Amino acid sequence: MSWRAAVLTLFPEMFPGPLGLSLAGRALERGDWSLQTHNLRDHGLGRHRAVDDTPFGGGAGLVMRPDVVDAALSQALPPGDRRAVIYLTPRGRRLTQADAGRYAEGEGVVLLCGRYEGIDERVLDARGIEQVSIGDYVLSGGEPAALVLLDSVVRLLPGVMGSERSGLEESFADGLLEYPHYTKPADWQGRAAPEMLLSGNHAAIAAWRRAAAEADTRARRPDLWEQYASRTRFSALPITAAHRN
Ligand code: 6GU
Repeated sequence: MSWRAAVLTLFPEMFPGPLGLSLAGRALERGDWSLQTHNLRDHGLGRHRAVDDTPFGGGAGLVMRPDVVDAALSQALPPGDRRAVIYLTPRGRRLTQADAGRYAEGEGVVLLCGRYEGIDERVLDARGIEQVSIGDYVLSGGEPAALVLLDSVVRLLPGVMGSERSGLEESFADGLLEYPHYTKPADWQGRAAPEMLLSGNHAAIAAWRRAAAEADTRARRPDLWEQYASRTRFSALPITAAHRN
């Protein structure tokens, strides 16, 4: 059984979208993964198929009703389905490369996309739904975030990335940004590619790339650098000192 994604959304037309093209699209056609959409509107109430209502306590916008979301989840999730259920929201914990790897190792994911101000918290609590954000900015709905999450996972599935990349030396795999890339021409508009990369000395090239990755991480992502540097400091200590406390 291949890796299975389900998406609950008011806009099923947004899927597979960009995931129907290129690497992910070819993998979808091969059956390396599957994507099923469920329209939340199908579970709406009354003549207008209402899925939302005004927030208790007042305030702007509308909130998606727990009974509607629960009915949609019951339909999308057969009993015994072991996939993670994930609500995409800027209130969630931030998605990381480690999360993508963990989701890729499972049987699939069920993604819940909200519009409006969000989803009634009670259905999220009752079903133990994970809340995940893709970054500190606000989107008008969870659908683009679901596409981002799926892209990050699908490329890690067995056979999907092919021979293109190992996945081991790219950004975040070891807590650093990736090193910068160069190709022909060796001199472009008076800008020379780093000489070391043309040397053919593989050990020296590896050392240059490591140093460049460290310098860029330090300059651009002090948060990642701090974690990386503290790990490095710690593991450099003698084992007896490292394990005291
Ligand atoms: Cl997961 N959803 C929405 N609506 N906005 C976001 C987000 C998710 N992550 C960052 N901004």
